[in-house]
Amino acid sequence: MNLYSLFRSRFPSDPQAVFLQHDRGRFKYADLDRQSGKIVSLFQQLGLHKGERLLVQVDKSAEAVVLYLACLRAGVIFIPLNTAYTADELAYFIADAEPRLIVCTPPSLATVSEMASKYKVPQVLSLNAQGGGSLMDRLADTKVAQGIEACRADDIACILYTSGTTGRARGAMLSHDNLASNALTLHRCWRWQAGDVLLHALPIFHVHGLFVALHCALLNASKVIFLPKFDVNSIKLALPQTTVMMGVPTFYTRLLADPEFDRALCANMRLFISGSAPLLKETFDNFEQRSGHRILERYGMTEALMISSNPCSGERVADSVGFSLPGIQVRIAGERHNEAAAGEAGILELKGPNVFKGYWRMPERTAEDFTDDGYFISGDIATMDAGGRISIVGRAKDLVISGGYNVYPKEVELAIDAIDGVRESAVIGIAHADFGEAVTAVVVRKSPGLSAERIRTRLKTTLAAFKQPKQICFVDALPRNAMGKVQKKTLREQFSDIYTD
Ligand code: MCA
Ligand code: AMP
Repeated sequence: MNLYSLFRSRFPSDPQAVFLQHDRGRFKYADLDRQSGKIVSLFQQLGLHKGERLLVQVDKSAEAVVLYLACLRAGVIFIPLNTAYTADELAYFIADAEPRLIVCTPPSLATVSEMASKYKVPQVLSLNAQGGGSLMDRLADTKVAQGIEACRADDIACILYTSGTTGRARGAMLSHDNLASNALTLHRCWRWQAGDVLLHALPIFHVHGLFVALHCALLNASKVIFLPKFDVNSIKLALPQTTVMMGVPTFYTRLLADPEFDRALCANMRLFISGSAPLLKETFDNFEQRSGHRILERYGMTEALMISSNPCSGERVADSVGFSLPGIQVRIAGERHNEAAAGEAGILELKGPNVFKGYWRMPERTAEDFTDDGYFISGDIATMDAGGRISIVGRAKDLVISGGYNVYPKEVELAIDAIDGVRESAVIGIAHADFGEAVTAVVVRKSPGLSAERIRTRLKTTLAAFKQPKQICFVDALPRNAMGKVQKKTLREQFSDIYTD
């Protein structure tokens, strides 16, 4: 049941076939098996055992992917973190996850080592985007382990942190079987075929880039054109050599903003997939007109991986995330937890082999997110028509999705409220042409001298850049209802056009 065994069973018959083509060269399937075997040996030397945790905050590289696969192979729990997280944010994850090994970037080694000794983490190694660092140095004279640790389906493979509405991040535990079942389903539903080449420009610390994209390619023994990040010019160069691309809606709006993006560039493409945030109908239509491709939109979340998808060969419809994937039961809960009628909006709930094993060391929090009959409550508001087609129409959770990254307003509000001179704040998402939604802060000051600049400077050390408000607006008071609750809808209306003016 080890996910790595599944991948290995699908490796190409020619071990010299390329797995990752990256900016420094080619990484073959044989290299992947060998290098991951070396890392497994290193784990043994370091006393890092099955079920123990490895926390990783490194730039995107082929070696970082191999580190992930080595964890699967050894049964070590892999915990990837966004490289944008500040030292303050990192400290929380270290304290919560209690890893036995941290792998960080070389420039952050000194700071991370200090934190590691504070939280009693025995080992810290480094890895840079060029595949160098103390982790790789240690592999030089390490032997290659051949085996794969035996795992049960329920054994935890990864913990992915997702912020919560309380402002406190929680670790979603995903098992080998969660990942394997979802990957097999996607591979089948998206009709991966011989010769498919994946264009990969997503970060590899989230479900989308790490699992959805890479797992499909691995199951298909495909080549991956592995870009360090999304950049329109690199995508334009790579498109003619690839057949499948996955991205967040910002990828597609940025491509459309380039006058050179056209049908000819996409002539070799089979499939464009979008997810992580709502894809506007306007983007879907413009993309079809410019490229000749109807983007396949799918829907998922960290706790449940991929939940629904538009069909590969049937009709792909704008403003819809398609049908629940095979083996996954989706229902729309109406106001009194009854099942909503066809077309009626309610909270999307689901059950299936994709649903995670709970939040790390938060059993009460986990229980709150499940119904009595075992359905996971997504927090997304959706409709389902009589034919089972799903549309996401809103969110019951207070969440902003900016360029595919989730930002929980509570976390940003807590950081702003802690600044001297702030009375209170409300953080909202406002429509933004590039990021879909932009994090926007509405602040009530105690001292009129407090400037937006000062708030910005303070937030730089506490919050990752993508969480920082793109605009800070001052008001005399926040609108509240009779119960005293801040009326975010009113604020969203009031500031709806600040990014379009
Ligand atoms: C970067 N910045 C952002 C974002 N990304 N600000 C808000 N939202 C963002 N998403 C900051 C940068 O730090 C920088 O700040 C400034 O904005 C401009 O950066 P820019 O160069 O334009 O950004 P970029 O480096 O080109 O990145 C934009 C991006 C990237 C390509 C859209 O954010 C991205 O790759 N997003 C994908 C996220 C993703 O993989 N989500 C999947 C989650 P400063 O100027 O201060 O330096 S998994 C998930 O949600 C579920 C499971 C699912 O369904 O998939
Ligand atoms: P995360 O917590 O990062 O896994 O983000 C999951 C959330 O992203 C979901 O609960 C949705 O709110 C949102 N999401 C993902 N895919 C889509 C989509 N295709 N359309 C609308 N929202 C989406």
